Amino acid sequence: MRFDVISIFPEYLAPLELSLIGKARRDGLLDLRLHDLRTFTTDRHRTVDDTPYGGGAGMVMKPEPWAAALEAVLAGDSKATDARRPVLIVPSPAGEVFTQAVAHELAEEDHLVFACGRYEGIDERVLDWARDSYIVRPMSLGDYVLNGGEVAVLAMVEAIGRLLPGVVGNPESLVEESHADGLLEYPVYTKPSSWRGRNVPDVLLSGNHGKIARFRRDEQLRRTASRRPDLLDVLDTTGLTKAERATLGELGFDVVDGRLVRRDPDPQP
Ligand code: JBK
Repeated sequence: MRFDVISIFPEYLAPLELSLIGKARRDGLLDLRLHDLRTFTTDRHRTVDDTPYGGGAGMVMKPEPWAAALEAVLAGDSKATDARRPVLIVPSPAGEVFTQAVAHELAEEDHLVFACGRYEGIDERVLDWARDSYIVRPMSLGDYVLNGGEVAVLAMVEAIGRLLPGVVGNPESLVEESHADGLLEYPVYTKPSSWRGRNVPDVLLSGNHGKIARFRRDEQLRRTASRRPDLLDVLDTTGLTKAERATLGELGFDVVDGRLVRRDPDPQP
């Protein structure tokens, strides 16, 4: 898969040379190229921003360097056609939320291009214009403020890159992890079994695999109910066992019409 990242701080993406993603690049599984937006400017000061029309705080990224950069990246993609357009991902707090499901979807593409905005963002006309040759997807990591798109791109490239065939050595580690089944992961422990007066739960030392599986499932349900009840609201209940339904009941969640609903904690008499 081909990745292009356009940024005024390409050095910000240096960590992509490390670890699993760096190895995947060296192994040729992932062709990732960084582009400095300033090389696409034509003025002496290499200007990439200007004041916003309509007023307001901060600066807006000018359209001309972005168009030149996006055209150059497209020219370097011999396989791009009208039918198979590269996906242009624009990290933005105003984008659709980037989830594991989106990561899986994007991992099926041939070519992803990431446009890192800084300041107040990129002139909106760039996104409209780019739709002629790209599938444009503004994408948000979550509801907080960053200084630019670079950190979001680091996260998205890692999340997508690790799903590509051969990048993660043991593909089993792709299924048994957080969000894979809509629940948070169970807690993990290693040796020593007793550490600073704290013991690993007995059941994990019991060798009883059925009991261990039930314990871990309960811990997943407990954690999810306490930390991410929003995930339970949308959980598919068809596969829930009787034991799981009982645990959820203790946690205040009942199955009603195939959906989990939170029981009223103190109903009015
Ligand atoms: C945020 O992906 N984001 O979430 C993001 C990208 C660029 C700027 C931002 O403030 N939140």
